[in-house]
Amino acid sequence: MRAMPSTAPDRWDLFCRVVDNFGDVGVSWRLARQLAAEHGKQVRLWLDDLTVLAKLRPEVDPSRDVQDVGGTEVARLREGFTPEEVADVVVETFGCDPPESYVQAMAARTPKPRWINLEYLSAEEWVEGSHALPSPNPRLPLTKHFFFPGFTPRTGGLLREAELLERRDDFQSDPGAQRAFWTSLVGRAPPEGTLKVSLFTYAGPPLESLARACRQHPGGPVWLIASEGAAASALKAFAGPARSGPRDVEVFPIQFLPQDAYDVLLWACDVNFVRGEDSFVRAQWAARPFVWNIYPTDDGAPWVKMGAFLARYCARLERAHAGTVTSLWEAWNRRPVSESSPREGPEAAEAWAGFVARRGVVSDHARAWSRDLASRRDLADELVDFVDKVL
Ligand code: TRH
Repeated sequence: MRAMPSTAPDRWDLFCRVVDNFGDVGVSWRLARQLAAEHGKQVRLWLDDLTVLAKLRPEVDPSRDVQDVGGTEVARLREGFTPEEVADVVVETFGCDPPESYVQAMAARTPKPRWINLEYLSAEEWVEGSHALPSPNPRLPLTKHFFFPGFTPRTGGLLREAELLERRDDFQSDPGAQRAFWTSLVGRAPPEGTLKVSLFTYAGPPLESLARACRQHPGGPVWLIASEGAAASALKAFAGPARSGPRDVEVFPIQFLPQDAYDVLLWACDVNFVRGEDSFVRAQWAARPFVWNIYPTDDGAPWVKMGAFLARYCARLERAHAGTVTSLWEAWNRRPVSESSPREGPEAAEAWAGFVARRGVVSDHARAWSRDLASRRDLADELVDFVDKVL
């Protein structure tokens, strides 16, 4: 634990409203827990849908309005609630706007609380210019500051708990721990040389094509670990051992895991298909090759976000290897070849073959990328400093 301040710990209120899926809560919970556990802050996470947090943290009781979860207070966010007191630091995640009654109380507080808007993660260039910018409130004597996660020193960095990478390295260098993990997850450990692939996706990607493609490539067995939801339902037909090609492919539909156990799954697999924001970052900390399924929107924004990240991620990869990574990502997200013709399955199978053939190089790159990211301070550290020193 970092040096504890002498005075009473700062009180932080974090606000999170669930738009859809798990990421908003996944990110908010991680930040709340880290501020409490590693920075000694008194943290309260206000959440409008506790059932989502209970999926990630089974110890959470969604029926309770206020509860302590591992040293972090979790409170149900209701409209029009009258806050007993306003925190020293207020963080709204992803522009979720604290309730008006709370904002009014912030304006009436002396000294004014520091107000942060934790933004969505993007690798796009403009993020550096927007990070830490102030936004005076048009109605009230309050100023909000934008805090952008990111991949470069001129951003707020990425969430990374202390000892996360140490725990990862311990697990990845301990065959016994890995066998125990697999046995607890699917009842047995994978045979030597098995290619273990995790799948956490939205409904779009060519999952069946991937499963079929796995059967075609000569080599050892393939285990496809399909997370509850789109991946598991799409591969239901493939579930169980199947041998209709040179390669044994086994599909394991799995339950939604507690958040920390999901990290271990990413560490245990050889290739991880992830999505959204939080699993995207966790896959990078797992230091294994990964494929990103971007949250689909019709405005083409996903391609810009993916392109911006790939430009950074592949910058130090030889052109041929960068091409392999890019082809698989674009095929997986069915990036249209042209407006009228979206990419179809065959491309994914081909791109997967190229990716697997270059797995050695791509794995080394994933480890180097993770090491590079880890050389920077983590987001919670940057945020506490920003609040203490800048504001
Ligand atoms: O669930 P997501 O699709 O969430 C996304 C992001 O929030 C994105 O920013 C937002 O635009 C979009 O929703 C609307 O994917 P993400 O971000 O990877 O969050 C998933 C969380 O679920 C993450 O914290 C990991 C966790 N998880 C588990 O705890 N157990 C599991 O078994 C799995 C598969 C995931």
